[in-house]
Amino acid sequence: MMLELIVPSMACSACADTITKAVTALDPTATVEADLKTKRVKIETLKPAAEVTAAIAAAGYPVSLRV
Ligand SMILES: [Cu+2]
Repeated sequence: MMLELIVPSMACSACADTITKAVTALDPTATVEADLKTKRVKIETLKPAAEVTAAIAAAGYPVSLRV
């Protein structure tokens, strides 16, 4: 399943790394594509969206919107 999220507090590549690690800790097969300019994060994962957004929020980056 492809998720597209908006993470407003993602400011630099270190943030993107943290988010990527949070997602891959939940689902090692996930692919994460973060766009710092638009604050969008595209995630291809088999995990439910609620689990993925919870993992990102737990890493310190609240998800404002699921597109
Ligand atoms: Cu950062």
